[in-house]
Amino acid sequence: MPPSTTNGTAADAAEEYFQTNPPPKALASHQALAREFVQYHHETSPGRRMVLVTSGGTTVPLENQTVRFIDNFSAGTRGATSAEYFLKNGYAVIFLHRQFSLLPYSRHYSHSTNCFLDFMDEDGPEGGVVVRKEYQEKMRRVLEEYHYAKQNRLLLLLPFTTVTEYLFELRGLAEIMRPIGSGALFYLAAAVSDFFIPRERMEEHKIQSREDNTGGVGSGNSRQLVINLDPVPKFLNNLVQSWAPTGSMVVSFKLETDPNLLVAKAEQALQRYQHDLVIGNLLTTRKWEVVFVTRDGGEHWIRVPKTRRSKSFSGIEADIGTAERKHEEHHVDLEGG
Ligand code: PAZ
Repeated sequence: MPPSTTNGTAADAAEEYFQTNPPPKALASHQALAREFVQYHHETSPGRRMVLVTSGGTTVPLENQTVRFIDNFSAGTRGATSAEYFLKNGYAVIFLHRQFSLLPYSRHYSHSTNCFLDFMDEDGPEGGVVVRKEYQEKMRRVLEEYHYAKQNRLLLLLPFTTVTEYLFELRGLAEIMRPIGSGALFYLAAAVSDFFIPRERMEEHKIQSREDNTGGVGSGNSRQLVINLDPVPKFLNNLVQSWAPTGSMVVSFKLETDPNLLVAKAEQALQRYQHDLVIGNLLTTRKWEVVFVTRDGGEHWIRVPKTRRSKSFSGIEADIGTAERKHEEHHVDLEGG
């Protein structure tokens, strides 16, 4: 069967995707949590802005009972760090993230790099465990912000794993955010797979290595595994044109490895989907350099100075936050908000 994008419009292809792939099991409970979250903030602080931050990579399962899957590099640093800046600036944050990727606040003390155990000592009063002296100040700051977000119910964490789960969740959450209207922001930092295996071609069980992998995922008559992937429909158009609240702002990210492509691809995305802003970054420099590409043809680079690069664990997200706020104020002016 030819890829569905060749029949009809991209919007049709996205709708067909939802009809032919099963929704995630957690969708209904996530939507209930999000509905409650939106309602709570809408009623208790009507002017509060709300952002849906997407973060981390999506998987592409090779089998329905999944043993193997295709993944990508994203650790969720951009999304988790940006979420902290949004919270600091008074937003309520729905954090749609890849399960087990980095989370706001706890990202400072993970289980691998910055292992939390290295911040502790076992010689506290009465043999208690304490945070080592040199880390106390920073940990107190992180804890204060974490507790503030928790106590004020400002952060809703919702996990996904596969690309299909991600797309269903994005659509469902955007629709639930409708009451927020122009106070809603979509900040799409997740690294979403461009390819997937359609449900009808996916193997049910673990792909065997000693048999012919005919049909389904693999093909060929040797022990090779040949994987045939279809393009994931472009959903940004659906988000901008129909899922997201009218007047809301949509910021997408564009990742490239070839510097010669980055700005052109970002401009192309803006032209195609008519959203507000594309933040471009390159794989190797993404922690200290991004480019804002705007609909009026603007190209604005933000760079962390070399002197701050090695020391700065929070990286460039504070600068993105400041520039993004300026852009958003401009957007609100244009929308007459
Ligand atoms: O998660 P991370 O901090 O390692 O990486 C962030 C990123 C590069 C995934 C993000 O900035 C981004 O560009 N997301 C969109 C990727 C894409 O083009 O689909």
